[in-house]
Amino acid sequence: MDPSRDSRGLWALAGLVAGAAGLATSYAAGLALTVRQSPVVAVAEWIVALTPGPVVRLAIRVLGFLDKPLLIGGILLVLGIAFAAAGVLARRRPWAAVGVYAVLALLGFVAVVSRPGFRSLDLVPLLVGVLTWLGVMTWLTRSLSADSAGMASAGSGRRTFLIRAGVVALLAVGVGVTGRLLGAGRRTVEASRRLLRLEGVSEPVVPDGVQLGLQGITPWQTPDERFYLIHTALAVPTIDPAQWRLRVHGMVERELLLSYDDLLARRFSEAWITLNCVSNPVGGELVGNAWWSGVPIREILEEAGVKAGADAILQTSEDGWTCGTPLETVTDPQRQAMLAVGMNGRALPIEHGFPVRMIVPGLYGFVSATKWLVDIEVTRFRDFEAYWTPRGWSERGPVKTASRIDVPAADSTVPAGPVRVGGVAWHQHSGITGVQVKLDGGPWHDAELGSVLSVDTWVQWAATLDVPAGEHTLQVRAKDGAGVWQTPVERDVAPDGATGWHTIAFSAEE
Ligand SMILES: Nc1nc2c(c(=O)[nH]1)N[C@H]1C(S)=C(S)[C@@H](COP(=O)(O)O)O[C@H]1N2
Ligand SMILES: [Mo]
Repeated sequence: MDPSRDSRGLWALAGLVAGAAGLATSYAAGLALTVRQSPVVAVAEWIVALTPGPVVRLAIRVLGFLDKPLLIGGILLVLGIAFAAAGVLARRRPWAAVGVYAVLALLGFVAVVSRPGFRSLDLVPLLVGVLTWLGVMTWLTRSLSADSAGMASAGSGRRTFLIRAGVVALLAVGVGVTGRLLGAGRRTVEASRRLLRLEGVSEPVVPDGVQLGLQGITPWQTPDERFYLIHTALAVPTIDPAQWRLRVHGMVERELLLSYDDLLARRFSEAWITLNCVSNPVGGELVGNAWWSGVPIREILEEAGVKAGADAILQTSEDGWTCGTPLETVTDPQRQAMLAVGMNGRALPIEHGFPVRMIVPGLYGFVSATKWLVDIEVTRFRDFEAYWTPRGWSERGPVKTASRIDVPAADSTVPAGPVRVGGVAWHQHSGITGVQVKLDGGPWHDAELGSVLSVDTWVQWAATLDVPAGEHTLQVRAKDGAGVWQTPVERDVAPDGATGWHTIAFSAEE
């Protein structure tokens, strides 16, 4: 047998095994991170999107429901050939092999980035895959190079190689299967979530008058899929509601251990509540308004019997995140603090804390809105530090008055003349009593407000301004429930929330 041909086969095998390992880790990373599309699926969808309609219809007619498996199979086949080719190239020209991979990675990158709803997290599986390939390829071919360089006694490098290739192949299968199991877990929880019919959770009805009907303004009710997401967890916890328990302990007379059914059997309270993130910059999007349904925390704590001297509840989520909330805000009968099980009329979405999260009107999310809640300890602020406190954020976080311009969009161009401007303003648990706008540093103009439903929700505002042609700046400020105008002082989001007036530039044309 020609030894060089033989070794070419081994290099091709190295390429194939390394490529398969990269596919396995990227697949598992995608499922673990609950990224919707792995790079391979993204490429498949991209091909479908780029294929002319008649061809797609023909393919579906000819192939029926086999079209997707065949497409994925075809992509995997092309990948397999490319992986093997990269392996053979690596023997003499390692950089050419890296080049093959760079091209594949670039294709995957473009496909992932161009999918609708792309988030930067979606690129992690691709990165994991490429790094795996690089690492495995280097490791596997080291033994082959040793052979061809005559450094090892003939055949020993080859044996090492075959053992390594076998180990990697087994690991790749293991990683792939683990990824599948993780993904299956999520699908099961998602299925049980969808099947839940929660009795205390009613359909939201957007109240009359809260919407001003201005084109481009943020809708008063934020739909689930537009509600911002903030969490430290890379893989979102997927909790089977039947397994879920909430432990209430610490400075209490009686410890409680509550199941999901225990909560569902209780009296529910429901409310429109606006939630925002302390990291929201002036004019930012990390704020939303939803219809929340759940059990009043006050009633749970009454049942547990809070001991004198406690001033906080420390919450822990299933993924180990912690959060401290002042006791007075969750026991106050005037404030609808709840263990929420419903959002916008349905069970909480998994990303928003399924099966149970906290919602406390008037506090930033980082000090109140624990998702995937599993533990409440009644305690004292001086006895603990929650997740964000040692990381430079404040211990407590009452929200600050804020207002935002949605229309016109920043840096857009509008026709000169009377221009409708508008946006939203919020100061939960104090309320908004006025909004004013200022054009080009001139006088403040009163804006109209949508009807103010409660002190816990944001309001829409709008105004009509006479705008001549040219470049302009527009500013907004809101007045809170105590009659205090929002401060112009600009402060950063850390440690306890940004302040300042939202200011945008736009231009008007004749
Ligand atoms: N378990 C857990 N809960 C969490 C967080 C987190 O990192 N982990 N982030 C908090 C922060 S900072 C905010 S602003 C809100 C955001 O809630 P949302 O993602 O449903 O909008 O969740 C809070 N609850
Ligand atoms: Mo946040």
